[in-house]
Amino acid sequence: MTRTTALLGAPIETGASQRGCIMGPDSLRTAGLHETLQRLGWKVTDLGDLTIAPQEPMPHANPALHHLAETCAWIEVLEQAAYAAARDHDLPIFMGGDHSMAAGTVPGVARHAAEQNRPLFVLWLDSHPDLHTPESTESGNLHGTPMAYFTGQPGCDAYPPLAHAVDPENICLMGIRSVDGAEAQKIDDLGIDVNDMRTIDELGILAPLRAFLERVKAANGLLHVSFDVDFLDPEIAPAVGTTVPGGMTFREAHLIMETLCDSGLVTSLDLVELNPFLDEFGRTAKLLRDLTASLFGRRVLDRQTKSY
Ligand code: 6HN
Ligand code: MN
Ligand code: MN
Ligand code: MN
Repeated sequence: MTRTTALLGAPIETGASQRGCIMGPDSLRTAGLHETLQRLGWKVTDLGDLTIAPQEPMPHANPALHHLAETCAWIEVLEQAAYAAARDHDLPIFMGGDHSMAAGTVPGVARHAAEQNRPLFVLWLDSHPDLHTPESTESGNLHGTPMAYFTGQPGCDAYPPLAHAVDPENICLMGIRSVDGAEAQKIDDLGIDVNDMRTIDELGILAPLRAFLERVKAANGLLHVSFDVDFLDPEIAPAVGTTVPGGMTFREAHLIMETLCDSGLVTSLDLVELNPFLDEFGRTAKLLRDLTASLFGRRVLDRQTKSY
């Protein structure tokens, strides 16, 4: 049976420190994401871009915060749209937009999972854990907060009430290499499964990824993948405002996406933090398109992993 995907644009950039992510969805369209997935046999529906109404500033005790009202409005719009997209399609793609959008997409797919009485798992591919709260963030950039919100941490009262929190035990972080003090404390408290770059250097990406996928499968879970461009090494993916050296290589990233494809477990995807203003002739957008293609079934040769 033909599998279905939807492209949903979330041109949000107010969660980041610099502008440009507003162009992310159109850059992915220009790179031919729609046509690429169609050629792989998927039924693709472009749902267009979401918008929010203009907002009045919302006061907050943390003086560093900016664009709180916009972020709250995006969370509400995205929760509803992501819920509907996950309900109506096999594997919707939420095209960002900065990572604050995951504070809307993840609760939206969590509602869909709850309706099916299935647990939601989240694979977080990022150099950052994004575990700040609006209270703890020092930069004031709210793209550093979605994981604290959707796991139901205290300190997020400024955000809309959360109906379906994700269990921290169902989350796997990969690629982590930039963690602030308040975030490190929360990682300890919550017991989240973190694969930082040292873990990956020691074990490779396959062993931790396969162990996580086994857990998703055993629990009959839905699996949301949140892909932050800064997960990748800046050498291959320059178009992001928060580059951190020592990131995922081209081959590691493709292997992750191919392994996810083989598992058949992924039910929704965020592509976030693409800032086309910082790109080099569309290079990063094309890489994201190709990584998505690997997740959606592109193969060099049609075979399973060899064993010796
Ligand atoms: N992202 N931890 C830093 C901050 O400003 O709070 C970086 C956040 C990055 C967020 O990449 O999605
Ligand atoms: Mn679904
Ligand atoms: Mn992030
Ligand atoms: Mn990041």
